[in-house]
Amino acid sequence: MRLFYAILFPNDFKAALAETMEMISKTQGGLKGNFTPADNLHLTLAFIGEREDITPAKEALNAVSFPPFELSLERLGIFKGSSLVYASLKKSPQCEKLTADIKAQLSIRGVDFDDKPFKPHITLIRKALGGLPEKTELPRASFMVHRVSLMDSSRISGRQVYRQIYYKNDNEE
Ligand code: 2AM
Repeated sequence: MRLFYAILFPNDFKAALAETMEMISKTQGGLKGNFTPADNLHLTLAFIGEREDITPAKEALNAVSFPPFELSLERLGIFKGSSLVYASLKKSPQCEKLTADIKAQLSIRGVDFDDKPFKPHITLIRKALGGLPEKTELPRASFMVHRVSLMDSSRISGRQVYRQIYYKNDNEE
């Protein structure tokens, strides 16, 4: 399985992002690319990749605990030298701590993961062609995080499918 940890979003938060993507695609001279389907929108905390035995990844999640915390949209961006349009999130020390704790628990168990610095972002458009229309702003949207999910990513009939295979709720020991 291709494993990663993510925060999944409530429907109204996904809808706010989907509206922004629709606006970008409809604006004259708008940007073309592979738009993320609303149901696939998520925030990746840590990426493990291909692994057969999922037990250590579940154990790592069992070993962390976190209080509920808020995530809020910040702004649109394009990673330098790439064609990926993302929505950034306002700085959240709790989210950073949760991510660091998960990575520490993976290291303890000898599970390799992508150790690039954590840049919290929500991928909206891949292979984007053309600039963002001027004045593209993100709506104000936020939600309380109560769960972190262990996900499996696969391609089914040419579509990216993300499946929650395990989770940990806030304040659970
Ligand atoms: P991305 O959206 O910026 O590509 C599943 O692939 C999720 O894991 C995606 O959200 C992806 O981020 C993220 N991810 C993080 N590091 C990755 C890596 N090294 N390879 C593939 N996906 C990665």
